[in-house]
Amino acid sequence: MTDDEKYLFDLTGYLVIENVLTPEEVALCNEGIDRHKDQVRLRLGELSLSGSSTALKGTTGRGDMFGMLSWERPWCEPFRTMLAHPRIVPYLNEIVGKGFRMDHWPSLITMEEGAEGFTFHGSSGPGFDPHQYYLVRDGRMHCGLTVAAWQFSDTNPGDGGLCLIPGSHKGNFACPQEMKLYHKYQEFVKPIPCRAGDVAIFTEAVTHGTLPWRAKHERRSLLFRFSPGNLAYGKNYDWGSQVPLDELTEEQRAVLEPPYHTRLHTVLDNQGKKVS
Ligand SMILES: O=C(O)CCC(=O)C(=O)O
Repeated sequence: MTDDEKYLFDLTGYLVIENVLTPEEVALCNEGIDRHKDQVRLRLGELSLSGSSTALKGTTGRGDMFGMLSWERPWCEPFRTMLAHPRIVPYLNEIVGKGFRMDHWPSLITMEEGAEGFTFHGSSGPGFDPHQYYLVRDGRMHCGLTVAAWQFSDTNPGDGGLCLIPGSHKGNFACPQEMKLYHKYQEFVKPIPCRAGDVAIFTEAVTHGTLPWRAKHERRSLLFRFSPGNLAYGKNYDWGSQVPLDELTEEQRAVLEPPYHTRLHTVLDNQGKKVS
């Protein structure tokens, strides 16, 4: 992670890392998703994410899909690679800290044209959230729950999708409710355009959400959430009961370890290789 990237992440709470996947790798991920499409669950009715917002309403819900790390081969393989991907590990080492661990089961977001948005959320201010936070001490970032969102389709300006309030991860006052509903202060809300193959990294402390999807093509974004090695947000971290650990590399297994003191944790170097 360069000094410029550190500056920008500290300033805004997010970064987009371009071209992490090749077009062939994106195509393999999309083929795997297509073959398991019956597992997508649309968030309709009480699972709707747009709440009382009129600006985020849609004509259908967002789709969610889980479980790709345990799909049959070869479809699980590109997703398992994302656990300790050499292009992304250096960012997680810097932002979340060495010994970072996967905190949630990865979740794919799918959105068809007209799909509703998601009201804005995040943990920035006024209280301290001990699971989702952003601090800098002695020149080092300390970040709780952090997302790496892998893009399998393009998000062009005006399409909708991920948006956030840059800088809000350092906010000291509550975000106005009307702003969270995208009814007010829209000029401070930044949509995040990305290309298929890019990875958007953001702290869950930054206030973020989803704008309704306007494009003809389907949105596909796969969210991996990571926590520091000593910390858990999610209740479940018994990944071995769901993923055959013996099929993973040492590095991938290291990222699936439960939370405990960082001193005892397996650490990956910035090439994504196990060093302790
Ligand atoms: O649409 C997005 O990328 C944001 C989704 C999100 O914030 C969430 O699922 O918690």
